[in-house]
Amino acid sequence: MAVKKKRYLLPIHHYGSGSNFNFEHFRMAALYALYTNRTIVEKWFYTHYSQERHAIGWKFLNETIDVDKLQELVGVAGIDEFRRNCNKTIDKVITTATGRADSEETYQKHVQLYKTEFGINILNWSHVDIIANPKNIFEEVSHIQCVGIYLPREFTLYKLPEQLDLLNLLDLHLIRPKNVRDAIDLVQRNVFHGKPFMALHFRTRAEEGCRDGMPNCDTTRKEAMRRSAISVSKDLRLLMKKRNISTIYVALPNYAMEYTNLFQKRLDNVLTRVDLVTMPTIAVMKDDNYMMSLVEQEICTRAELFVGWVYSYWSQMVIFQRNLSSRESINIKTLNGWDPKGLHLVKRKKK
Ligand SMILES: Nc1nc2c(ncn2[C@@H]2O[C@H](COP(=O)(O)OP(=O)(O)O)[C@@H](O)[C@H]2O)c(=O)[nH]1
Ligand SMILES: [Mg+2]
Repeated sequence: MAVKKKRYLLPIHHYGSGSNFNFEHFRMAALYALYTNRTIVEKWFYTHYSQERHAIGWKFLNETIDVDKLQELVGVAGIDEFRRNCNKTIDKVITTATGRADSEETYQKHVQLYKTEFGINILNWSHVDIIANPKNIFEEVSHIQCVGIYLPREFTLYKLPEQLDLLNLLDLHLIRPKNVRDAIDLVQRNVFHGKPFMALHFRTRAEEGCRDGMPNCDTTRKEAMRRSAISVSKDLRLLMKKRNISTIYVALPNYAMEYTNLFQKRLDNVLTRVDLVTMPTIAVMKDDNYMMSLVEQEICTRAELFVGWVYSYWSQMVIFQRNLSSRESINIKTLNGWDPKGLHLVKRKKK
């Protein structure tokens, strides 16, 4: 009996933003793999520039999500398998018309990256199919074994039939690795004592240029952010009282840990990652922010109420997971005390 050849979908994305941006790309690629009954090829994720210097590098898919869980829904292949079965080559690349002037240049950067880092040959820009309707194109390429999807997140523009149901199903299978989930089970038991808690993602960017004595520190903006944090504390206090929640977990980027003090002065029972690393299973991850970031996202996912950042892929990934169980999430900018004056918050391009 002839065995039907496995058909692959290789996600092509990397440049543009940090790892959560890339998780969103991967999520959409997995959606299309599911939709077209293809095997999704593993994506590696590069650590953010705020990562500790000694731990910079690629992170594998199984360090990021529970691959066994995803496999229950859709076939997942490692890069090695893909290289072997596809002769290190992509036969077709599809993408959407993003309208961005740098598309070709950015694309060629990806071609180079996939060649040098993964040993995969991707077609040049002139051979890429820019599509208007994903449903048709996927039908047209259904006989092609090795297909690449460039900037899959852009496909959010299109609505597949039953897209919401499929995404829901997919998100149920895109969960954190078991070691992270187990560690947070312990945190809930031993640190939160099983009680409900609130969580805040304070993804300030104002201090990004101030870390390690960098020269482009915008002190006016930094001060404005501090003032905003102070006035938002009043809203958080009120929220905690209204919801009868006595503990708040604050997730902060590496370079913004100084906000711990600001919140602790104004709110009761403020916990941060410092309170987690007393647990041995988390202590082993403490100097690897890629892992700590996953740990903190898992905590925020499980909070009774989540206050997310104005524009952040990190917060967005948490919200995708929270939506599965209809847990309430609000945006920090909706709090009365949030004062955007002087913060220069750049709005993300609408996709
Ligand atoms: N541990 C930890 N890391 C964070 C937090 N916020 C941001 N980061 C780090 O900064 C990166 C932010 O980049 P990205 O993933 O693109 O999300 P975005 O910039 O918030 O949209 C994350 O991948 C983390 O490495 C946080 O609250 N806790
Ligand atoms: Mg980013």
